[in-house]
Amino acid sequence: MNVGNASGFFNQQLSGRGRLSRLMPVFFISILMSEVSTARAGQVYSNSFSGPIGTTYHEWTSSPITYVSATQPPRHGALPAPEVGTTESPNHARRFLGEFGDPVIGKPGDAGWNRTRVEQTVSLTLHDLPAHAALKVSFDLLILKSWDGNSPAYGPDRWSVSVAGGPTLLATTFSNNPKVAAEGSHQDYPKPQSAPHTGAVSTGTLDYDGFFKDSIYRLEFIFPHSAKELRLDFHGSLFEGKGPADESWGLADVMIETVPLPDAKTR
Ligand SMILES: [Ca+2]
Ligand SMILES: [Ca+2]
Repeated sequence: MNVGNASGFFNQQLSGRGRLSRLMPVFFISILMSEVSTARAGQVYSNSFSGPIGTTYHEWTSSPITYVSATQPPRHGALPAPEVGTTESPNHARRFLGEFGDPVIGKPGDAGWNRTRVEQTVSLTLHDLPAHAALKVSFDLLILKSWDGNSPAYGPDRWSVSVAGGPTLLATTFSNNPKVAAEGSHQDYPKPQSAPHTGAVSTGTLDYDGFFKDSIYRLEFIFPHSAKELRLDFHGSLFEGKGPADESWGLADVMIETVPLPDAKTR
């Protein structure tokens, strides 16, 4: 059993069940047995982030946030690495890890206001994985508010996920900006110059913004991997710097499974 899994998954689950166990011990046991029976073979990590808002997990960390403005000369700097914890959508429909990607840099009237690239990497680190030849990672990516895709004026707004010391699984742009004719806000997922929201499993279900809305992508990757330690780097590179009320991202329902090598491929 993976150490990161044990503390991340089961602590998170038990924190919610502790209340249940005091109230309904029989019900608690039945839930536990049900989840044991439905756990997938090969699963080494799973987190639904459904615990109390603000819950943190030792296996999830953030880089410092760096920024560079598009002014000449560019203004640049870094903010300390923020704590990575859970939050909830405005309509309470979804709890997830976030929001990431776009702290407020400067204020209206500053040089570089609205023209600043902001970078943040959120990492999942697991130790003591069982013997394996390949891994499958699956998760929901939440693209929130006014992401601009390939817009020359307000983007590009980029997102990627990579294996430390290994392959980049996805490097693309996302857009919630429907003004494609005026602002060139296509996205490169799932293929170059796609319409905003293409491939999303849902759009506008979280009540973040009436115009730009929000979109959720269910992503899954299989890659060769045999080391006992895994670090996945989820990276946002957003252009604007107006703060999380403008554009941000989050992660939900993250699962890691061991899979046979013959099935391994990067897609
Ligand atoms: Ca925007
Ligand atoms: Ca942008």
